[in-house]
Amino acid sequence: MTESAATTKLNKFEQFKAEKDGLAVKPELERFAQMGWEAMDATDRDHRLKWLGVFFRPVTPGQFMLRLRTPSGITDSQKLRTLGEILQPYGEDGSADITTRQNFQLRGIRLEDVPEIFRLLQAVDITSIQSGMDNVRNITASPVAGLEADELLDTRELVQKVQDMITNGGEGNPEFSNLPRKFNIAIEGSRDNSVHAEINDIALVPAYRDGVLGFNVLVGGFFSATRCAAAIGLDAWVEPNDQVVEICRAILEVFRDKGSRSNRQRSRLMWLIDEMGLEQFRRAVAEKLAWDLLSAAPEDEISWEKRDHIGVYPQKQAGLNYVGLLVPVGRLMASDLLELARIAEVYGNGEVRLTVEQNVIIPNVPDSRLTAFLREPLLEKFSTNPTPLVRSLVSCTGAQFCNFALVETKQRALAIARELEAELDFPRPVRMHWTGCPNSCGQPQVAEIGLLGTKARGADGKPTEGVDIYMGGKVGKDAQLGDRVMKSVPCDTLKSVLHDLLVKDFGATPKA
Ligand code: SRM
Ligand code: SF4
Repeated sequence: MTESAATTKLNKFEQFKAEKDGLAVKPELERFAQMGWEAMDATDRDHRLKWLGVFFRPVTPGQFMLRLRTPSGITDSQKLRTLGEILQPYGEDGSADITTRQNFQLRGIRLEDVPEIFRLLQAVDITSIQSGMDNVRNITASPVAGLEADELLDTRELVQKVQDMITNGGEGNPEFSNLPRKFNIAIEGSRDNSVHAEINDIALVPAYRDGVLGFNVLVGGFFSATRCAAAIGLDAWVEPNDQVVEICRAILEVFRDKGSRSNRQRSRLMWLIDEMGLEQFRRAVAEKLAWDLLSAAPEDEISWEKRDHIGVYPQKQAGLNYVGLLVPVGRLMASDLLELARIAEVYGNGEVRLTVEQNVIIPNVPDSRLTAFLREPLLEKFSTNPTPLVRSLVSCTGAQFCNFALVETKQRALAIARELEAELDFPRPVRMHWTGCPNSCGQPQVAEIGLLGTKARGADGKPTEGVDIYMGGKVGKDAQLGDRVMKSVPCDTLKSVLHDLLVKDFGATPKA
């Protein structure tokens, strides 16, 4: 810890972590399952279980959320079938969400079932360890890593290695289970910044240095209720090998040992970089490495607009295609998971990818199988050619399951998008992101139109659900965060406000 952090009072999260590490609940799980959630110690139940990926939901007490890890968003039919089978007994209460970190969350989970669920997950090599609270979250990467001809670096193995370093191969790693705050890592190998590098605590982006292809290192990007900051260059370049794992480890160690543990609102990595100064922070990182940390390459190779991967695209492997399916606001039922597993096996090689836009990609579909694939009934629900607003819609969990939420998001986002599509024609898709509160899990600041849940007053002066509207978010090359342009717009007048914005700023025209 820095001197100031060492002498200041620990916040209440730090106090309970100091009393008992989050990972310490792992061997206690069977006992918790037997005693039931009502009888559990409240801190174990509400907080420490999140170190195992098990989230108590105050909105649906007794029905837990299970957040997995899906490095690079890569999964397969066997895994999906297991997830579907885990959810099936929960019926209407069971569902899954694809998250904005290319990951799965399962809903409706009962604590008494968790030990058996963990055995089922382990059998198909899925871990949920350290996926919540003060841990490194799912590590994101290009969803078409290893598939596209124009890719610069295939990052799949590196991402897995970084996850294994942080989680001790999925077993849990006390070295990195008590960070001062959450931590996000993204490793991009394509030219289109598919990972939103700018909003990660560490982002590696492809860059040539003296003719050698490696990664420039960006640090400190984050969103929070009190501050949003784009990542900045560390003035560092690493080779695409174990140096990637080692620089991530070095940065995490500096953050772990020096980051603020007093004010939780000022504990993310960027606050530490501000406090130390970028040069001193870089020096502290470099000192931990057994090799000389090189300065950054003068420019990176992020030169494309961001793609959404929806539709059919040829792979670098001749005769094969990847097919992106739009999963409206990322929500799937057990039957959808089972059906995805089936079509991934029948038409591809069983592999399935997730995107940070909460959609799925089925790779390795031969040319000869495409026509039949595109006739599959599941594609009526998860389209390869969706309508222009639903296509680019992203939404956080919102009030249905999240107690931080100030508004309902997913269903409202879909309903408003569909109503606007019924009224307007669009020259191109418009990227709209919804988030239920200022924590910004739905990333409204990266959207062309971002909606952030807040309190508002209706025409009658009474409190009602509302949103702040953000605009100007740019993704891909020259990514930029958007700004708030309107405050506290009541949700019941929102459709007409969005209608006018779409006509004025995005060239939408009223349908004849
Ligand atoms: Fe998030 C807390 C959901 C991506 C910033 N986030 C939460 C909690 C755990 C709060 C809670 O306990 O209820 C939400 C769980 C609700 C639920 O039942 O689903 C939650 N966050 C999500 C997900 C599921 C949104 C989604 O629908 O996709 C995303 C899960 C990603 C994953 O697979 O791990 C999710 N959260 C994000 C992102 C986006 C990103 O990573 O690109 C952000 C902004 C980027 C960042 O972190 O810098 C984000 N979540 C937060 C914050 C604010 C962090 C801060 O520094 O203040 C919180 C609150 C906190 O940590 O105190 C939060
Ligand atoms: Fe919950 Fe707020 Fe995150 Fe949405 S943005 S999932 S409402 S914490």
